[in-house]
Amino acid sequence: MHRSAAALALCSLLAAQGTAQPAAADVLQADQAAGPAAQPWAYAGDRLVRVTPESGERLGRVLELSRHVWSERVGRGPIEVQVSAGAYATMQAEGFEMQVLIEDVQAAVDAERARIDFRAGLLADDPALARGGDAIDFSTYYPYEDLIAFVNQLAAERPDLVSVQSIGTSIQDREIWTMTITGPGDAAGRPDVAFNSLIHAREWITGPTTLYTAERLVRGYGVDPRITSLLDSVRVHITPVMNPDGYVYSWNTERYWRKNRRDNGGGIFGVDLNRNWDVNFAGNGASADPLSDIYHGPNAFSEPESAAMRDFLTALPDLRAHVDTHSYSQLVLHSPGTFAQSVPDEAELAQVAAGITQSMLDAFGAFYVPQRALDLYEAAGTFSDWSYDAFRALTFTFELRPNGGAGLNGFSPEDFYIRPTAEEVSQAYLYLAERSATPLRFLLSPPESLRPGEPADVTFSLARGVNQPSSVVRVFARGSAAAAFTEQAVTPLGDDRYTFSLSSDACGNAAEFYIEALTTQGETASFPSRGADAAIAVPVTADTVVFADSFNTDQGWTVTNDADLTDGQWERAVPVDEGTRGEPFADAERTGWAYVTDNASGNADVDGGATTLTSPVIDATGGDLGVLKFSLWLDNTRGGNPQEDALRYELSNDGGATWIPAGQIGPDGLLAAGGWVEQTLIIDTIAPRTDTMRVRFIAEDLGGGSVVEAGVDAVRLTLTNACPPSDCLADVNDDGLLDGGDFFAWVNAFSTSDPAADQNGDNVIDGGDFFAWVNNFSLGCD
Ligand code: 0X9
Ligand code: ZN
Repeated sequence: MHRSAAALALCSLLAAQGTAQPAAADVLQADQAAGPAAQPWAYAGDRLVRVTPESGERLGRVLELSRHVWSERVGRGPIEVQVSAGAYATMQAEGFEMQVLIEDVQAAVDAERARIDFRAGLLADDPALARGGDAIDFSTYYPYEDLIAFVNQLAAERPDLVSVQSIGTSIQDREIWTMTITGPGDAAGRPDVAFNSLIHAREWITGPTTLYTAERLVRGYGVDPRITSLLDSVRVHITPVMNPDGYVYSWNTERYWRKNRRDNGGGIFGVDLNRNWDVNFAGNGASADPLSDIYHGPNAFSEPESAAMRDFLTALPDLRAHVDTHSYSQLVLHSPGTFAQSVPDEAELAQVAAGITQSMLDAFGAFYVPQRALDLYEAAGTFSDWSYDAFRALTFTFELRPNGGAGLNGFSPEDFYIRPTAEEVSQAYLYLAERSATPLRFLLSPPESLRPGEPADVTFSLARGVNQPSSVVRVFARGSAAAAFTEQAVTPLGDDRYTFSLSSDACGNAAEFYIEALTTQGETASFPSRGADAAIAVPVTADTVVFADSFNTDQGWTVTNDADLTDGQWERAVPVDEGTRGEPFADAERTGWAYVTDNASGNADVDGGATTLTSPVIDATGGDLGVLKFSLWLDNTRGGNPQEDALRYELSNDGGATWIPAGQIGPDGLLAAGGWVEQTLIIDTIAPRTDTMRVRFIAEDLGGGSVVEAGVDAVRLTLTNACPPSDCLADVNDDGLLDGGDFFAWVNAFSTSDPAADQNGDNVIDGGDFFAWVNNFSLGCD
């Protein structure tokens, strides 16, 4: 009670006073100004400080003196505010104790822009490398036009999955583009889920996050059974830039602009689009002062951006989930957002919020805290409180990375945060979409391929969906598309985990399976959701994987260093979740381990010379071709002499006595700008294969000192074999292999007078066929 009263008091104070922006009004007109490089707005001398006002009155004073409030929480306890040099001096004089989080805000903005320009330069130098010509990638931030170009690109790529529409226009007449993504076919009965980002202009990391999810859905359909299944049962609506004018303004003019660009008169601009909704409009935690960063506007839906979203969502037939995506603080917030709001489903929202944060934790171990929005602070008229009220759906406000720690730059997280953030948040969106649209969740990683006649165990989990799982779980499989599905024996492993044996037919076929489970509501849920019509196919090949290393164990690699190497030798490690100097923030396969050039945080790259990682001896004989694959990471874009050093790889077929250069990534171009890159080598094109093959990876810092961060992961050698022709007589069981099984198959065929027993082709099944089979067997097939 005490806490509630305090929050109320402080928030109404905030509402009354607003967050003043000294010296702001005179520079606020340059909306359409300038190209991307120009930042006419300067924050020279500004600091970001954390201060803990001792009273409501003192808090009011801080807000009055601040240019922008950065923190989520405004109330009792510490708040983070951006202050000018003058305001800082005043606050010092008035006895505020301040912890400086960013010493020079303008320098942080300039550094961010320099990184963006550097990346843009790399892309311009080599457009073909820009993720195969994509309009954006996830290694840097992009202007509005590029984000929208990517939307259109995805739509053009898969018009069968994506439709793009403008749901309305902004104050300055920019379109608010929305993509609807769903599987082909009749989508009429499918429920809707909606995700949006960039409602607040300065929260740049949110845009790539929704777009990464869009990419994952569009490019994963038909490839990843989880995505296929989801899109066959739901319609996903993604609005990447809900506040286009604000985003453009924060890109071109004032980096930490939050609101839209409504002209409030008197040189004052902007309504907070997250206070403009018809839920307790103009209540606590919203301001009536047009100068305030939380100005609610003259009335609910006064703004075309919020009105467009309202109309779009209201027209959807069956909205089950919605996320309004913000940054920063790593929070998953659910209604109620004010004391005035009643939320009958609060317990369910809290439970789903917990599930969402767990799904994010599973991606990279980043903590997001599930929380009732009200417990953060009261905010009246927010989007996700409105969408809860309007649809009684699973609605949330996400706050993405960073977590608010000192030096993490709040709204300007460095570019290496984009990909991990996008990946973990896409997990959350998928979790929520599955949770709200399919009655049960099926989690499994089917095998990539099978060997002829060698069954493989497939293990899967059944996670709770809207309904409780029941014990009735069935698996149907067949050996090839020509056969009929038959039910398989399923063994429960406990904890909602199950396993079954997937049998493998002849080489060249594909085994297929799907899973069914009965919910306690009596519904049958299938995975993939179209069941037999979209069964998971696992190809049967005669290829053999003779070496595979994820580096989760020590398989005998050796590290040798140049005499002049001073730091950064290869080390088998679980990468630290930082990436601050361009090093990998996670291994390539997400199984945990990789080889990296030093794994300490801070200054930990290759310095002075070369460090070489050499594989154990591998027997690469046999098969038609030897295909060696591995994932590499090289970032040499930071520090004094960027783009000078390569990551090279060499092969030896004499146990390491002599080495043949086989390729490299870098020294320049995007492949040397961070991110895992899979390389494929056909050994036969480089050197004759022997039973003493080795591969080695050389990371080096030559010439001028530079930051060189490298990684190696997922090394595997496959010997390919074409499937033998199916008319191979001795292969009686037709499994693509000549082995003892064919003898028993012949005996069986003989005793059942199956034509396959006729090995000498005389159309008579008799004793002569046995000797003919032995003869055919010894001749072999190819
Ligand atoms: O205040 C907001 O609009 C959101 N935070 S942000 O810093 N991204 O602007 C959060 C609103 C969450 N709702 C409540 N706290 N009631
Ligand atoms: Zn926000």
